[in-house]
Amino acid sequence: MNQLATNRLITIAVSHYCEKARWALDWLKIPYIEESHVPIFHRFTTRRLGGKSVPVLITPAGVFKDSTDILHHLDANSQAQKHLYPTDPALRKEVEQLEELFDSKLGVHIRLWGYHYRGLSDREAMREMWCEDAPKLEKVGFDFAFPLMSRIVRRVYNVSADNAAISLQEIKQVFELVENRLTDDKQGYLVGDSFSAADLTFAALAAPILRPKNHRNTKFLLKKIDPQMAEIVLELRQTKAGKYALRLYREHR
Ligand SMILES: N[C@@H](CCC(=O)N[C@@H](CS)C(=O)NCC(=O)O)C(=O)O
Repeated sequence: MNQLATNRLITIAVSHYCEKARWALDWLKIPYIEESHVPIFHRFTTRRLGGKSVPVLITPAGVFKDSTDILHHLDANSQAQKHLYPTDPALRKEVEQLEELFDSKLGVHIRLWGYHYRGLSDREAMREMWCEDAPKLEKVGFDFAFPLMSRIVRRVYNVSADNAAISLQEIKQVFELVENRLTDDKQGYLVGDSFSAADLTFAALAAPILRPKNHRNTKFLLKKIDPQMAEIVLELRQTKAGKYALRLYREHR
């Protein structure tokens, strides 16, 4: 983060889609200030900017309201030698297709699965997850509105034990797809021979179920968790795709 930065990243700190945008900014060494909000209260800011969800990136060139648009913008304007999208059109298409699959499937199912196990009705767990780095007033708002917020989020994301079980199967399918693309446990990337938006998106969106040690939301990620949840975390960490994402956190985050 940098006080002179002209880029503002609007987030819910714990969101894995926000982690995707944050990682891209950090990796491309683009200065920014992050402004985090409590869920639901974030809408006061995103609505003013013409959007709904987070992340939103405000830049001198415009406002970007989707993590993929953010990555495209950052990559196109990067002054660093590194890039998130290959120049070869066929490889770029592959990266974009994988990114879309991870965004639309992995991210959505991990969120539902995570909310089920973290106990949407557990006020303390939710305070820790939702209030990180948020303005004081929103934290006070959380204390008053928590029961209603928890009901809204449960309904909007269809959180239930049955759906969490379905989501876990979907997550495992994506892990298998990733595994089938990987040739080696110790090196290599999903597309071509360098780190791309496909790798970054997979690791960032898988982080809540793998809980990498150097993840930014360490308080939330390292806290004692439901034993059933821990079992799944340990199982997925041992898969080839899980080890791969953890390696990306170690080597590229
Ligand atoms: N396609 C969007 C999805 C982002 C997303 O789902 N963000 C969630 C947080 S995990 C959110 O803001 N939910 C609240 C809302 O939609 O108002 C992206 O990639 O940026």
